[in-house]
Amino acid sequence: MGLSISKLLSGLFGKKEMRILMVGLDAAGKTTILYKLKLGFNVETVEYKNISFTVWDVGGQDKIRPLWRHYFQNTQGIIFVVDSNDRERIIEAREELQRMLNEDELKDALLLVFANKQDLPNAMNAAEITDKLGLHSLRQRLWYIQAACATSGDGLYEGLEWLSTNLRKPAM
Ligand code: G3D
Repeated sequence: MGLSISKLLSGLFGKKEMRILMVGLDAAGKTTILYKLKLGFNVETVEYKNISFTVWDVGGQDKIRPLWRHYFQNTQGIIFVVDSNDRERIIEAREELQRMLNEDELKDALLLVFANKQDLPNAMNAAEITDKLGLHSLRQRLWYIQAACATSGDGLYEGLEWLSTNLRKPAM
């Protein structure tokens, strides 16, 4: 389609300052998503125009966990990336997600889940990921799940579009 996601991103998010966290277990596909968005990725925070994406692995890093809080302030959106093919770690992913959502400073942040790696034949679909992550039991949280394939880019734009549309709405 020759569609430039970067251009769309700036169109979608406009001129407003945005702070978005992209998190997930290691190997979920976060780096691939950033490259697909042509943002590159060699530092933990990527600035793209007015949008700052902060990316890190969650899980098994209890020592540095307190440092994360620094990034939580003023975060409007959380992108949680899941390897839909990794059945062994989906419970761990759920625990890490719930742990983040419990952070007071993230209480107003929107949650976009990328059910990534949908191209793999044994991948759990978005409904199954929704169930395994317990998304339906979230209270006071605007969330959305998008099936995605970071390697082809499928679903990335749709997810970001949801985020931008809902970020523009005034907080309730
Ligand atoms: P991370 O940044 O969350 O740790 P990466 O994850 O982006 O480094 O991705 C981990 C591995 O998963 C990479 O493979 C990457 O190519 C692969 N991957 C990411 N997204 C998809 C996807 O949608 N489908 C498939 N099939 N693979 C994906 P390598 O082999 O480089 O480790």
